[in-house]
Amino acid sequence: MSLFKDKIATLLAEHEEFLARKNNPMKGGNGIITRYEHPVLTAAHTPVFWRYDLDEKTNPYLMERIGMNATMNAGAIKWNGKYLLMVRVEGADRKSFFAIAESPNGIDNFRFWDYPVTMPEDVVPATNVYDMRLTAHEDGWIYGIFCAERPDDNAPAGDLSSATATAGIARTKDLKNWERLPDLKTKSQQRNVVLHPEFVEGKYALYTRPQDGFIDAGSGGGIGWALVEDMTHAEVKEEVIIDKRYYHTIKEVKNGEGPHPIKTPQGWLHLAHGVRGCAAGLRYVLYMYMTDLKDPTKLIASPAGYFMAPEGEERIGDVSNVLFSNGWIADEDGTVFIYYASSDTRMHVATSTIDKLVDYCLHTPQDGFFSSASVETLKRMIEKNKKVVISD
Ligand code: M1P
Repeated sequence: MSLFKDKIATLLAEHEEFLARKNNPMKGGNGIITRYEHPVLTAAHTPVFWRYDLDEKTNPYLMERIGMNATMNAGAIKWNGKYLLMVRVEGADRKSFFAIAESPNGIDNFRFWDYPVTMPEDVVPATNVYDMRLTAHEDGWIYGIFCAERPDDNAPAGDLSSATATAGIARTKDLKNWERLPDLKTKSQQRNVVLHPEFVEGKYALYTRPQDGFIDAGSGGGIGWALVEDMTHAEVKEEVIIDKRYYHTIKEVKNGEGPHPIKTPQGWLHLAHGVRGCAAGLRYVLYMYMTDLKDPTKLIASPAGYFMAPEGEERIGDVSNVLFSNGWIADEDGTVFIYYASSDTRMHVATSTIDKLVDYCLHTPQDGFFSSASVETLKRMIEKNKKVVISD
């Protein structure tokens, strides 16, 4: 074998060993979720044949020709018995694109499909696309709603940073061939738009996140809800806020729906992200809430504080101090695979069950919005535990 072929063989063998690495559950935890030893996807998981030109004539030094920077903010779906992530892959050129990675067990052995998703651009082309939420809707289509980012035409001359966020919409039957639908029409900019899986009052229902600017949620108020007649010409005419932001909470600056909620006998189970500001910048954490089965606009449980926050190496990355989730899979046996990205850099999984997550939502104390209320909540727990210990 030539030296060049030898180098390729080594590269492929090392990559295969890395992809096949077992991912063990971490010990300890808080009784609600289990974290795992390794991220499920990193930039290094992208195929060797995406990054390297494997032809000795055109790449005699066997250099990486197309750099990959991050794998993050993935939508998720179970498909033909496999756990699929619709990953936001970010290249070294800063552009994000979608690519599917598949695992046999949802925990490890994630492998990218050979080709990234070709998203039709038969709308006003977007400079950047990211953070797709997948919804297998009861109408028979799988919808992907994502952020379509374009330069702001109203920005002053020389401002090359101002952008606009719009909800791009596409649908598929096989996750390979996508039909692009017109972008969501709304009064404000939108990111984190998610399609509810069922019709409500005979209409499509969307979770929205109205925002004043590209970054600033401003007067947006929180996570919104809107009914839409037709996904092929989706327009938000009326929007109500179903999960508000509050001063001095983990979602004071902004929040956003994660994946579409899971239907449980006790209500719709939601995962979302909340953002607050601090001297180190914005801190993104995950939180949960529940809404009524019959009236999904009615909040029925709102546990205080965060459900998951960055820990250890999760704290560090391209945008540090961020956890973000837009994908989870509820298995037939009640296991829930929560896919989350840390610091806009890599993807992880945490597992729980529907029963545990519902219990967490229904029995975690609500936010009292004052230090004094937090102290009273804590005292009630201490008193209760003292009685339990005494009566034992
Ligand atoms: O950098 C953290 C996150 O910032 C944005 O979140 P939001 O939509 O709440 O403003 C998004 O750009 C998201 O992709 C990113 O992870």
